[in-house]
Amino acid sequence: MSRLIVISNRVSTPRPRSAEGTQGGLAVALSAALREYRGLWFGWSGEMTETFTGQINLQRVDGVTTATIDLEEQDIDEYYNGYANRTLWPLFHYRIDLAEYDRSFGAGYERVNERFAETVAPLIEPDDLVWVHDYHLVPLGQQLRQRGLKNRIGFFLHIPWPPHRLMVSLPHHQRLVRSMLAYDLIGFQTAEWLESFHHYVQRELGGTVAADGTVTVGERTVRTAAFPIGIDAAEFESVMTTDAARDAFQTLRRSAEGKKVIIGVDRLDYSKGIEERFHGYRRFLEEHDDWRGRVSFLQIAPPSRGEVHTYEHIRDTLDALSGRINGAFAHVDWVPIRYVNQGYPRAGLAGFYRAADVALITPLRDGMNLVAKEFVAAQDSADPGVLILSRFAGAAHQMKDAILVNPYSKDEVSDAIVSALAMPLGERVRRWEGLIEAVRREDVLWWRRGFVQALAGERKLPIAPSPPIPANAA
Ligand code: ADQ
Repeated sequence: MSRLIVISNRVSTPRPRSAEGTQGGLAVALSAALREYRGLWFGWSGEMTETFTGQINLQRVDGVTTATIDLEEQDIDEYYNGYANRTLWPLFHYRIDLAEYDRSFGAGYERVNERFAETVAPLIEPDDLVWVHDYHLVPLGQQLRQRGLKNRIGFFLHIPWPPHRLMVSLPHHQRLVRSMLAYDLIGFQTAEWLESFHHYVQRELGGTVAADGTVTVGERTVRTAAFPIGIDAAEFESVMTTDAARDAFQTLRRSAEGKKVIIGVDRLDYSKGIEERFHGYRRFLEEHDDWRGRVSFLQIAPPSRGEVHTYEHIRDTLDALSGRINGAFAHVDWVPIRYVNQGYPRAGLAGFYRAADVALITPLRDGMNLVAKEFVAAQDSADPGVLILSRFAGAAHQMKDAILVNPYSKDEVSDAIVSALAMPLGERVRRWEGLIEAVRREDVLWWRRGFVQALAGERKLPIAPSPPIPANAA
């Protein structure tokens, strides 16, 4: 069997299997793939060095080998904080108003992709499968080909692919997309992002797209398909039986005694729609005074990407907004919003999800959104909570039994909260059963097997795309 080489911007520090509860689900899934296929995981260590040397730090923990490099300050500024998080991230989340175009970002992005290629290429053997992840490393496949690699190389994009008309606002967009033709397989989260990519290739590059997703531009042929990522549902459900999960459950229930609990859990990012969510919740409180004092909204949002100015801005906005809502509606014995800027281990989060009656997950745009799936996996089958989900999250394609909302509409969010809080047990169970079935079946193992087998040529494409989201599914 071929080895698997995973390449991503950051590499999750390997931990023994016994301590995996503290790692992200994706890290656990990729570690499992690496154990099965041997191979290694290559990327940035997260550390800074004075001068880039390409020195590789190899570690082996519980059968997983990681190889990391340190980057220079200028690399981190231009490639990571710059082109990846100030140019591509906002553009790919449809926020061209926030996208910054700076020549130095583009140059830094190319330089770091070259540095990645230069350093990892000698570690790759002729039969290895190479799996490149995400928007930080779009041109890496081409860089590897230029160094003579003939291996099968696949790319998976974790975030949305923007519509053609937005994509063309990126300077040198053709160059970036043409570089992707060096891959053998390109995976997207949903049929929607896949179609946007096809549309771009047809309109901008004069390419053709076959019924099986094969894209041809000139001499180059690339297979493309949707591979919706899932969670490790079995592991998440088993986490519910731990003491840590039970403690978290009880802490939240006790603190909201006699009240319904609404929960939101997100990385603090403008794409997650937290500001719009707060406005929707405010509308709900304004229009439904009978619910005041009887509901508690817990929003957990640990800060991310603090070096990027827009993230400081969203943080200030949310601090002010939550304060204003609490100022307007709180009583001596009741606060409408508890807004917490902290991360929690998975078991703690699982307990919080279980303690909540409603999850309010309303990104303005999201490649997938794993929190929605985690919430479902954490529920009590006899008394499940209700998922309110943005129709603009990739997850909405697989989760049509959620209450789907337009996150920009305060009225829709407010109406959805009312429906969720009043939903009878029978309907909650029926919807949850529909949701959990897909969360269990299309889990993270299904996702990575689907991708790796397609890359190895052991599986036909495409995975059948989900039917479109109905216009008004609530
Ligand atoms: P993210 O934008 O990070 O991922 P998401 O899919 O929701 O978004 O994953 C977040 C992960 O972080 C979840 O596993 C969640 O449990 C964890 N998390 C969130 N808040 C936390 C907290 N307070 N404490 C601890 N953990 C927390 C990107 C894309 C998504 C895509 C994923 C995977 O933006 O669209 O689903 O990659 O492909």
